[in-house]
Amino acid sequence: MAEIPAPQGLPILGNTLQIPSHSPVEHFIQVASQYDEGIFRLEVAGRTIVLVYDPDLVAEVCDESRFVKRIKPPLTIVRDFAGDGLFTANPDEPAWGHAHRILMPAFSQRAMKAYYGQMLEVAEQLVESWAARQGEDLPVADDMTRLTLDTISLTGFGYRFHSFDSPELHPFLQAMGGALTEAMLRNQQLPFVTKLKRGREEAYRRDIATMQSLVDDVIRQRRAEGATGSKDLLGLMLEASDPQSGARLSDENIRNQVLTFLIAGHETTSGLLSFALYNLLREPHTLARAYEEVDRLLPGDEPPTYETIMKLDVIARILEETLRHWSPIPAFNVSAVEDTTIGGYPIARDQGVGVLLPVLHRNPKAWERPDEFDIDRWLPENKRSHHPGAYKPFGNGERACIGRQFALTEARLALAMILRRFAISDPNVYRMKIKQTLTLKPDGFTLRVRERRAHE
Ligand code: MNH
Repeated sequence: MAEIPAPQGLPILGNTLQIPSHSPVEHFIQVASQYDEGIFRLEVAGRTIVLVYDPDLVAEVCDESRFVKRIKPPLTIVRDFAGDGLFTANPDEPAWGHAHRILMPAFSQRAMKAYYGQMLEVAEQLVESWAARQGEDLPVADDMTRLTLDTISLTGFGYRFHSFDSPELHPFLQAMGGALTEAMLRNQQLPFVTKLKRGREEAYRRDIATMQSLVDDVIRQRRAEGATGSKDLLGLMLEASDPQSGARLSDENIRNQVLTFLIAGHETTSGLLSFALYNLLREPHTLARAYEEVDRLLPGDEPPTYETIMKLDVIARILEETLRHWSPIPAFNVSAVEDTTIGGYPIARDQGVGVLLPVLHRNPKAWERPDEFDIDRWLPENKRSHHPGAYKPFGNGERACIGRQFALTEARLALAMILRRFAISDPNVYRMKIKQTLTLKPDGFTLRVRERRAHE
């Protein structure tokens, strides 16, 4: 049987020391460029990591009868604070099915329409805040984070962060950034090294406590209002039961879900919007098409309706292509149910396999001119010919992203509101520099705006 290609490592340490601690994904991308096989193996911190980026191999590991999501590092570390929330639950934990079925209605298209007014309210805060700062260098990723954090907390929990009222990011975000970065670092540390770093352990525990006290505040505020019959995420978790088993979520599980949604519900959408703006600034032709679309569908100053936002086509394709070109989540992991092979390479039972999205999404086997940002790949007639394993920005199958429609609705609205009001420019000529805190964002990216039409 063929051996999975692997770069030479050291005895015992394997490839651990080769991985730069703050940019592991960039290293994986570089290793991938050396192996046309679309698969490689590393020995890291005493574990075997297998990464795949060939669309045929990805299609195989997306077969849910052969591979399932199991919580392995780095998610075992994220589980320190997200517990048995949806994202970090194992497939055999009943809480996953309970919460999944209770919360599914909160992510239907109908639910998006119900959230729309609140999404709009926060998007208006973003454009007002930018209108007041014309000509300044705007910190894109920070402001997209303000937008997406305030949106998930308001629509999901009726909780206001008031992020646009403050020049500093909320302490919750500092704590979250610290904890996610620590999870990423620990993923590449031998356990004894983690144990030696006492100071980091204390900072990590403090960050987790900061996040949990915010979660307790969110829940306390809702409980103080009594049973509201609200169908938002928190309302369903507190009052609904699983239609299949009748089970209710435990208080502990609800805390884990609230924290999970506060993190998963904003971090990646913020990255998506930041990368989308970056791409538009580099592609004036596509930017012109986007301006044309918002001028045609959203003329005047009236707040756009949900129906109008759902009609956006150029903007929708900008988002799809951005998720290909710069996927905010660099990888997701599945584990083999039994001893098996993929493409002739042996995979042992329970071996984890990571799908390396930045490389998959630019694999020439699946994409023509892979480095080009081309939104016409997403025209219906072109979409049909995409390889079924070539595009996985939201993960796979049952464990794929529950918040996909939420993210896309929110992102369409935000981009439309920005482009209808402002001409965007990048006089500093930003050069892409990725910041990784498990997810990816453009580091230090700023842009400037000026109003396109006279506003009173
Ligand atoms: Mn989201 C799972 C990507 C926005 C809530 N999300 C996943 C996975 C990917 C993903 C990939 C699968 C991870 C894995 O297999 O381990 N998510 C995204 C991207 C965006 C996104 C690229 C935005 C763009 N996610 C959102 C939003 C929410 C959300 C918005 C909530 C409102 N995501 C989740 C949850 C899960 C998840 C919850 C875990 C679902 C499960 O396993 O049941």
